[in-house]
Amino acid sequence: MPIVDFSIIDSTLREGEQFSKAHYTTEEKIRIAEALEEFGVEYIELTSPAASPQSFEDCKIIANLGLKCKILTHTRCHMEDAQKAVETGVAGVDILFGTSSFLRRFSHGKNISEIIDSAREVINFIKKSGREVRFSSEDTFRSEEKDLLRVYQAVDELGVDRVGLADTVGIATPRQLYSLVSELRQHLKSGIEFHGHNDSGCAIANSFTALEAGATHIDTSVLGIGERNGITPLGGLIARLYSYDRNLVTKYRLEKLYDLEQMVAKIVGVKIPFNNFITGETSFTHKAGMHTKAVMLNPEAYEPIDPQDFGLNRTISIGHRLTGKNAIQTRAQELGLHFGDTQLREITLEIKRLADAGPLSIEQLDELLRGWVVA
Ligand code: HCA
Ligand code: CU
Repeated sequence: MPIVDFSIIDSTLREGEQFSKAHYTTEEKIRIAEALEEFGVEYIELTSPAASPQSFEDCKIIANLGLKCKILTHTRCHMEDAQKAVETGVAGVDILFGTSSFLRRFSHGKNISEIIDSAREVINFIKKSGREVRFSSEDTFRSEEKDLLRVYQAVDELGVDRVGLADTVGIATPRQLYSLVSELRQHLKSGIEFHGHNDSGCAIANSFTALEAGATHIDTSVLGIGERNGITPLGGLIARLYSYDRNLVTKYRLEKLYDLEQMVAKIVGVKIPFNNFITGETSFTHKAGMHTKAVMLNPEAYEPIDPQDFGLNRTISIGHRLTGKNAIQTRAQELGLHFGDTQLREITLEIKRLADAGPLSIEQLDELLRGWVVA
């Protein structure tokens, strides 16, 4: 199925608050919400107002900031929590219930009919309040398919806006996503949301495959922060969608991604990984001679993503033993120096010889190029 339209539900302020290093102040939450809105996500999900007194206040504050994106909160499937959620003024409530045998046995102890009964009361209440409602089945991928279908069909009939599939422990594979979402697409009228943890490295692939199979909403967080090693990173999902079809992501202000990630990284006290999608220190650095030669002729040769679309630049790494004469020639030209082919070959060989002992800095390289002219 071609991906036509979808929405991002960013959960940096809910799942992200469950990241071991996160403890946001109210002011930080507001800054994050405003930056997410500027980037252009369609929804922002907040920690349950039932979590703590400050969480309740913060939920109210953010729900009433007048942001264009929809503000959701996330609660257990309990009347008390749902009432609190509605009181805060959010536009929608994401509720969840565990359907896997693990959670039924070790967490809430309810059977499928009881789950549906509890869901009915809460869903009806939220709908009556005029808010969006999403019902998610926690630990979806360790639940029986027949149980899932029963629960999802029941809540679909109750008129939920979305059902949620949650890969709570990050074990699902893209094929499983494709098969379950396609199946549900045939049976349900509601939207389909996917929330994927990244324990085994499939969060982005699973989110993308869910969209290919007809999902309508994907949960993300900035840098993927969340429980354990987190969920689908916003930037990673953008990279995946952009390289599939750039038009899918032109609705977002891509040039804001870098600052958004820097801000969240600083707030939670982590560094952006060197190999992060798009914004990593080396994400647009080209090194080997064969690569640099082609990139200088046409960057698309080795770049699936244009850094300029994200307000970033590429780096051509030159002073190392894998360098090539085209890269050296380009650097020389930048310095206003022009060498013939034989000279260029000699210079390249000399640089490789020197760089065998360790990479040369750009200053060392420039000095060598200038010195060659004099010599
Ligand atoms: C949680 C669990 C959750 C819920 C996802 C959802 C998960 O920490 O509350 O509501 O869809 O991963 O299952 O984040
Ligand atoms: Cu989660």
